[in-house]
Amino acid sequence: MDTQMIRNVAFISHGGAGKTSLVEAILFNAGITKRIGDIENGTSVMDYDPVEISRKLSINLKSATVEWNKYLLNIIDTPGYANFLHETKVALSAAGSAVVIASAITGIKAETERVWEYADEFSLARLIFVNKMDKERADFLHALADIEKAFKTTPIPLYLPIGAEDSFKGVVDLIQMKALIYPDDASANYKVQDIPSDMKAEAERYRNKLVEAASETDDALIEKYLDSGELTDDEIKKGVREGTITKKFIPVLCGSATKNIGAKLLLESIIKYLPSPADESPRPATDMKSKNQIFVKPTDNFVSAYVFKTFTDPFAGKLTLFRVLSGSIKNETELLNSMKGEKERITQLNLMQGKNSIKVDEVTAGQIAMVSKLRYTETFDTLCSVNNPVSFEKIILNDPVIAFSIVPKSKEDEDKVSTALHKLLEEDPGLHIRRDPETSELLLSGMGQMHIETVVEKLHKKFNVQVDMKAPKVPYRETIKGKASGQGKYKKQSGGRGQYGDVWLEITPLDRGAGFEFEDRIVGGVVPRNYIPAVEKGVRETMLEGVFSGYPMVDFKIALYDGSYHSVDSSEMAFKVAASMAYKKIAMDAKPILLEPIMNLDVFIPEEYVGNVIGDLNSRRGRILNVEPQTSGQHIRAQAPMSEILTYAPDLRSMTGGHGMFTMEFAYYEELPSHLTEKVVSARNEEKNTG
Ligand SMILES: Nc1nc2c(ncn2[C@@H]2O[C@H](COP(=O)(O)OP(=O)(O)OP(=O)(O)O)[C@@H](O)[C@H]2O)c(=O)[nH]1
Ligand SMILES: [Mg+2]
Repeated sequence: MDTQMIRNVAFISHGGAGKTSLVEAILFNAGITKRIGDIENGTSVMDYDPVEISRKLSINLKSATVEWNKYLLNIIDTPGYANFLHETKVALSAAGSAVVIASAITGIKAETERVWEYADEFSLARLIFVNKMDKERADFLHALADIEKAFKTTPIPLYLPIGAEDSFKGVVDLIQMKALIYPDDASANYKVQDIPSDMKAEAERYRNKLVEAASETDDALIEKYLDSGELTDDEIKKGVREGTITKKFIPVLCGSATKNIGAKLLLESIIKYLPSPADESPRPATDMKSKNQIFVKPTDNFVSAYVFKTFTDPFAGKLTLFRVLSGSIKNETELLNSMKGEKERITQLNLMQGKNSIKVDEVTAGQIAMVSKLRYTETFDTLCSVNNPVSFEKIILNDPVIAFSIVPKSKEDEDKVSTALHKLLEEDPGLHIRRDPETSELLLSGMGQMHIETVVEKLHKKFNVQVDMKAPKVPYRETIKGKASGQGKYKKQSGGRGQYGDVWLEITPLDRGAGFEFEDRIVGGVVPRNYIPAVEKGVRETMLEGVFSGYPMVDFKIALYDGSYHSVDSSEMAFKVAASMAYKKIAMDAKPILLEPIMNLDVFIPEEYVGNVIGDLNSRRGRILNVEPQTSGQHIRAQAPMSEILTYAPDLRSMTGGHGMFTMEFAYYEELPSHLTEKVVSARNEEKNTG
């Protein structure tokens, strides 16, 4: 496959703008499907996962390989809802360009801005498609203004819509200067007609903008344009391609995915204007032999491929999706996984088309392909020639923002949950799982409540494992505010050998975050050297369950300053017990208090919700640090106690009609206000008694 004939493009936007529907329309236009897959009735070939079907949204990235006029397009469909944007970032790391879908009704939402920033991170050229022109309240010029405001770029329409809402029936092609009028049957067999007279002036105006923008990409074109005021169609196309690839401007198309208006024009524009892998900058990698940084080009003579997605199917096993960056891969060849240091045999290569795939014998530089049953390979690994090991950088994803405790419904579910979860973790790099050593809860963390909910649903629908999700327990800590000292003496005289340990300890508070310190102040051997580690161990073991609340104690120092021993009866065990006794007594005397985790919050919301969101944060004992205008909307930086924002995601969603998003991370521990302490302590005691 000639690299110049390949396009790898990710479709990105906020949730529900119509990315998947557009891919479905393109698959239909390219003759791959017989009917346009429909999200609403679950016939989408892209959103095929049972949970995607039930929720009517995309969760996993998926690729669709489309052949069109000898060109090979790999469209990567991505999720748009805030909880799944890590997946979209991964998709962009593999793509060579992006189509940003704007909505003719809502324009650009916060999530679209976020994914736009991701596209910036990977320096991707892009086109914008204004979708849903057929829907009530569709307004192309409004969307155009929104694009300009949000992205601080002058959008250059290539087409103008003819009509809107119910009367949307086609587009004006601003290069040909013709009207393309579509039939009602979604066949996309448009008729080329003259531009309606009431649109002529507007079409002229936008054409001039287009020709001017195209001319500015090249000195010869500028000169010609200044002289004659015109360019040929081919010169305009050349200028648009140049301007798009160099990101001087962003061309805009419009249409309706569900009515199949404009989708084929989008397909053609992707080919005409977006870069091929040969146009992309070489990709940084590490040469594993020399450890030097190198830049991989499609023309390099070794094989290298970037794995960007793993699908786990309970029946079909594991499917690995990758992009070939250089060289070519044939069936039955052996490659090296340079990250794992393991060889993998490529048995059968496939081109993915949503839920379907096409078997192929070979894939070459620039292509996206899929292979099954790799043994060691995980998402973000590099596959390469055995004798030329290279590795591509892993991309950095945000840390999960929320954790839920996963509780199996039955014993049988408990046996299966861990295996099933690990499979889903392989599929989704935004998920983390751990067992809390304190509470022994199985904690699943992700990018939001909805993210975790979809995992619970996948466990049920795909792996037949039923679990409940519960808000995790807040990891409170105990510490002391005062100083105290006292004795612990453990003495036992029974038949044979007795037990004797005697220590005097002093407890003092330390700074927040200091943890625990132990000081040995024994002089003259009143506690023999060899028993001192046992004294420290006695405290360390006991502090895991604080005396006051049962939560681990932190940020304090214990000094051992006196004691006594018995030459026969003393033992490490006896000193450990004595230390534990002393510690329990003095900790209670040293004004124990509780600490609660405080989280840093970054909330992104449209202007009109700022008052409500700040008011709500205040009522959650939050502190607003800063409110900063964004390209669209506001960015609130705040801090709030973890206990108050365990269910922030759905609350923010309902406060902002779905327009808000946030990220959150642990900041520090702070004293829990005394009026809340009693409640936390008694809840903890109850838990211990029942559990
Ligand atoms: N009227 C109209 N509805 C559309 C159009 N495009 C998509 N829809 C509908 O909008 C809804 C969302 O479409 P999707 O294609 O799932 O949107 P998406 O961008 O893939 O959404 P996510 O995958 O969740 O990010 C579905 O009900 C579609 O049928 C359009 O052009 N016109
Ligand atoms: Mg989708």
